[in-house]
Amino acid sequence: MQFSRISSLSLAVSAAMALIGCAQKEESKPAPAPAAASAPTPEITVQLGHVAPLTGPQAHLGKDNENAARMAIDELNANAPVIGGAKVKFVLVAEDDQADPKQGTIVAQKLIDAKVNGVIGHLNSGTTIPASKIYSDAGIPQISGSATNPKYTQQGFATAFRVMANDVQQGKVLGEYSANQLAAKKVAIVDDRTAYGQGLADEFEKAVIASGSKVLAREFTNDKATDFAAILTKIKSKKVDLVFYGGMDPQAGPMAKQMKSLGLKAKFLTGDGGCTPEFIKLAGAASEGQYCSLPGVPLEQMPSGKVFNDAFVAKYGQVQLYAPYVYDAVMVMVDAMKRANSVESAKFLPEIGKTDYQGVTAKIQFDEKGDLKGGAISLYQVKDGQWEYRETVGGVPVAEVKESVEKK
Ligand code: ABU
Repeated sequence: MQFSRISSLSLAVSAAMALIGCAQKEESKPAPAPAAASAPTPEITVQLGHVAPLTGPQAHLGKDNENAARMAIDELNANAPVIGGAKVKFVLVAEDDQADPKQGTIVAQKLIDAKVNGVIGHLNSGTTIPASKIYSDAGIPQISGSATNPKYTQQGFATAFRVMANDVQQGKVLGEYSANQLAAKKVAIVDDRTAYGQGLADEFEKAVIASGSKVLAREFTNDKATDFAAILTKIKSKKVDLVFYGGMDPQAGPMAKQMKSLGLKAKFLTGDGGCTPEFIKLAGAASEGQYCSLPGVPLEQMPSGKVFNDAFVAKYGQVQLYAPYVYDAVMVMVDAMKRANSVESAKFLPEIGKTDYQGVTAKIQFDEKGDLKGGAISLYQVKDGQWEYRETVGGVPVAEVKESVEKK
């Protein structure tokens, strides 16, 4: 210790002498011109809007979406991105549309007034479609991670994109799966009269009929209902092989449960809105053996699915449904800003259309309407209280995606 203290001291003295020496030497030279101080990188804040139902029966799905958007933004900010010569700090402006179309337009206008540079959402097609006109009129890019009704991208708005296959694709796969793999010759269809539920049920019906099966009942409910006894009693008398439900898990779960308690033995099949852990919780034992579809491949087959899932679970708990898609939607929007070297909506909007981005969920490219190119649809069945993967139809085969990720 003594030695090292002496050594330190002598080093300090030598250093001081050297400095004095330098200073003396410098005195004899002409003073150098002061170095021009380099300008500090300016810092800007960029607001991204996010909209989903944060209250009401679908709040668990809305919060899942919002958490994923927050996770993406936190990761982006942690890397201190520089865009257009400025350090960018992203801020999420989160709104609750209650899954209500009118509220959807109110909060869309609120985001425009708050001067957001882009919007992620909304969750529901029923809110996304009317809100998309407001964003389009304001020139604000919008990417939904979950709205699947085809009309969203068929309105001709250059600002509308989605990172998930649409319900023309999903309804066709469901209808063919029902007729072929599940051998359902006679089916009943129920929907919740929302843009999503009714739209998906219509596409399912077309595919069922095209596959040679018969639709013996077409009933409807709404996205707040919890009692389906009247509808199911009517359906029971038709002796169908399968009941298809177009709607979300707050109705799909109780519907499957009430089918069982009414002794309706038909299989139950639903789309992505019911393909959740919440469905299993709500249906209880009646969930066993039931089926659902979800655009994309299973999270565990996605190239960075495990990394995403581990990070999400650590921060927010179990993924409900669309979290990885919403995460990708944020990343795709910011990727377009980086390529445009601008956070200005008008400048980065054209870059969104040219996206070629390997996300968590898929390799993301858009067609001319703003739909995801080559979206896949996967089928699942409840086994021992868990959704178990059955098969994937369409999209890029997982092996090819993995290969392209490994090459990068
Ligand atoms: N994709 C189903 C849930 C969201 C929607 O309304 O489209």
